[in-house]
Amino acid sequence: MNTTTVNRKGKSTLIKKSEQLMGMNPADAKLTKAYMSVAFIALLIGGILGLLQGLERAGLIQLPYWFNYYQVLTAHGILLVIVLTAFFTIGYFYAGLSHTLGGLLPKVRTMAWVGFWLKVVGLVIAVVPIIMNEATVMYTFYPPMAASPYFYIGLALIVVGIWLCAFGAFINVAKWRKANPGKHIPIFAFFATGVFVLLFFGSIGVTIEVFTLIAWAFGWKATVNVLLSRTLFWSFGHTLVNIWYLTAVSAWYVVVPKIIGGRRFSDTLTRIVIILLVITNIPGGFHHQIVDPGMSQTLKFLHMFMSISIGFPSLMTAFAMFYVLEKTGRKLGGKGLLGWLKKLPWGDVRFLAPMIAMIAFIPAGAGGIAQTTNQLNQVVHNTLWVVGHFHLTVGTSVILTFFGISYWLIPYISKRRLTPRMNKVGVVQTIIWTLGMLFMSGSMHWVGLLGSPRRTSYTTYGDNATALGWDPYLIFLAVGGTLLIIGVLIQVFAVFHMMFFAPKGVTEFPIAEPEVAENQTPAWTDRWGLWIVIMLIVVSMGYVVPLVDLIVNAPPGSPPFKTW
Ligand code: HEM
Ligand SMILES: [Cu+2]
Repeated sequence: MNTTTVNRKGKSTLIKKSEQLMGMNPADAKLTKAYMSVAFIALLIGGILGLLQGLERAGLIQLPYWFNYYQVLTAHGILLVIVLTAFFTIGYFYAGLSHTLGGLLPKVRTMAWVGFWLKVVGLVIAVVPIIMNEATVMYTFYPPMAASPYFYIGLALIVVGIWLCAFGAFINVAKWRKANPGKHIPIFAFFATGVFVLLFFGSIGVTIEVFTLIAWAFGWKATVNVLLSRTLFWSFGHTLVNIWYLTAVSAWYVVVPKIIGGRRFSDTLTRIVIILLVITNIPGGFHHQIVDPGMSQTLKFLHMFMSISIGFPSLMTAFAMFYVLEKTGRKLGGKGLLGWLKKLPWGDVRFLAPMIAMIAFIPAGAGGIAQTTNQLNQVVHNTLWVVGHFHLTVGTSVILTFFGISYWLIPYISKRRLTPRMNKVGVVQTIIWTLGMLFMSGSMHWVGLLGSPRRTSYTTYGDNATALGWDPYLIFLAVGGTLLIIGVLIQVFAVFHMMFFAPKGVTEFPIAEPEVAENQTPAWTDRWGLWIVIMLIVVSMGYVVPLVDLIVNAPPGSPPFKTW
């Protein structure tokens, strides 16, 4: 495999081999540890806030006026969908880049550290106004609701921090390619390249938005173009969703086959899936704005088409994964139609968690296709259905994959071992999380169909009969939330235990060998310059016309409002 043959000038194969046995370069390990620590602290705090919301929504508690439902909701959204995911993704991919490219370049490591501190400082600057009730605008921060300017400044610092990490990754991969002419980028680094390309290009629009909002919130600019802001936000928000997804998919393709003792599916197909996800991704953003006025049906249709086109690489992934699972199960002696399923290592959390994540993606993806359809969107728009949907996608498919990764990645970076006892803890955690999300996300989907709105604290609307009919479902929501917080506590305990207290030892970074040698993969798959150009053409197709239209025929702008 590439990892043993990576050549860094002046290093003998022996040193490299021993380095591999000894585990990760300590400086790189420290970086990932820092990223993982912030990610899981965000999970802890965000999870507790989630429980408070769940209990309030079910009418079981009432949050105090100095820390109300909408403040909690804003913090929950930001901590879980921005902080947890960004820090995990970067920490994970940087560990993988270090592992598969023979260590991070010192310059790149410095960039990742500067990026880390920019994000942490940005986070603090953004969170203080939320706590002070000066930025209760939810994680989507739609104008004309206006937060304190410091909230937006914090967000801008977070984005710049992320960009530094993206450029660091590009530099490391480019340097490796120069040193290894004719070789394919190692598959893990290929995934990382795709993710960082999306992170950078996908966040340009929202950065422009945030800078306008800073000027507007300070009063330097009297009004803001609301529709333009929402559009720029979703060009990023929708891309972010697929960044998480691509990160999870990297573990499904590369790590899961190794853990079950198999090989990964066609290397060529894997790379094509990554390229397709990168190219087709960004111009799907309007499916979050299906009911927004001011955009033509044709444009909305185009974006819906692009959204559904993401289903195509997803189906390729489903096929590839079930192929690997069945083939490995049969190799292990599974017979009959489904006998191979029994041979898979269900008791190994490193398999169980991502496996449940993959299964959850089947209904989660189907729900997404439903939502992206114009007529069906009218039924569920802004109801709790949508909240149920993203707790199933990001809160289950993505996060359970991240949890599964943590049971080998944290021991790997800490030069420790996953003990059988900790594995059991992980299995129990996975089951609790799955049950919790079944209850919570299931009841959110259902009560959403009955009309219960999202982003609304508990109310009976003057004892309206329909609203009272939602109550039983909201109790199930709270039951699910309670199970989930137990899951959060176990997971955070497991992460920090594995980081600091587990027995010392060597843990492998699991990367499966491909079924067909990588040198059979066509060379054109590595042409990232071309993929980026095609991606930009597709992005222009989806965005140039509406953006020009929104700017040239701008509706009257809005002054800032504090609606809370
Ligand atoms: C302890 C586990 C969790 C509980 C109990 C929980 C509960 C909730 C509840 C009750 C809502 C508010 C619904 C509303 O009024 O619209 C919510 C919103 C949300 N949750 Fe969670 N959640 C949990 C974990 C997660 C995770 C792991 C993620 C993502 C990684 C996540 C992402 C979100 C987002 C993005 C929102 C929407 C915020 C908004 O509408 O502005 N949650 N959650
Ligand atoms: Cu989307």
